[in-house]
Amino acid sequence: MPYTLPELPYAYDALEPFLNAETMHLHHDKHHAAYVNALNEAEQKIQAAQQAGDFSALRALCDALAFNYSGHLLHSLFWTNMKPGGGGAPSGALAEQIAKDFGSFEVFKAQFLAATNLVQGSGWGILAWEPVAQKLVILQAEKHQNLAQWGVTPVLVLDVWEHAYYLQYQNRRPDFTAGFFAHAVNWEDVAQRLAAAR
Ligand code: MN3
Repeated sequence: MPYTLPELPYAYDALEPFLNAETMHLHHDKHHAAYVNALNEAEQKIQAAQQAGDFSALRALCDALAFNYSGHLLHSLFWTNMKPGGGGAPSGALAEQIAKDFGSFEVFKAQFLAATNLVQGSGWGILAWEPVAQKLVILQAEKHQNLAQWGVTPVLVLDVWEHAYYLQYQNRRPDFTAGFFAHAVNWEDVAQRLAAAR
């Protein structure tokens, strides 16, 4: 199996009260695991198609690769983008890049929250390094893979599928996303990801 479910980098209850252990168990152990399993299954089916010389199912298999790979990647990032006692504001080179590309941290935060809160249905808010113009961009992902730009590297991601927050926040998505910034963002991890992407 080329893809494996990563362990959470903290205890399941470490982010309480922002995110409770029940939400984290379901989200990591069930939802993220399902993407990993489906991704491996799609790859096995493609290998079987190669051996059989029958690519008639490739439309659905390519869809499965895009959806489940993107889900696996984004969740793996999401766990490490959070830490107990996180939040606040970034410093150093990350803070400078945000100021350069958005004017200020306040503008960046307002735009990131708006993009994330306005995701239609299931998706993500994403801050990514865009290598062509060498800048940070804020994107939405619908499902896991739609509305992406090719070649960008996500550095901060926020899951707003209902499974990410509904047990605690019900329909109050903006309370969940505000709590993410107030209590959970691991800015050191985001800064390391930006440095590596550059
Ligand atoms: Mn999720």
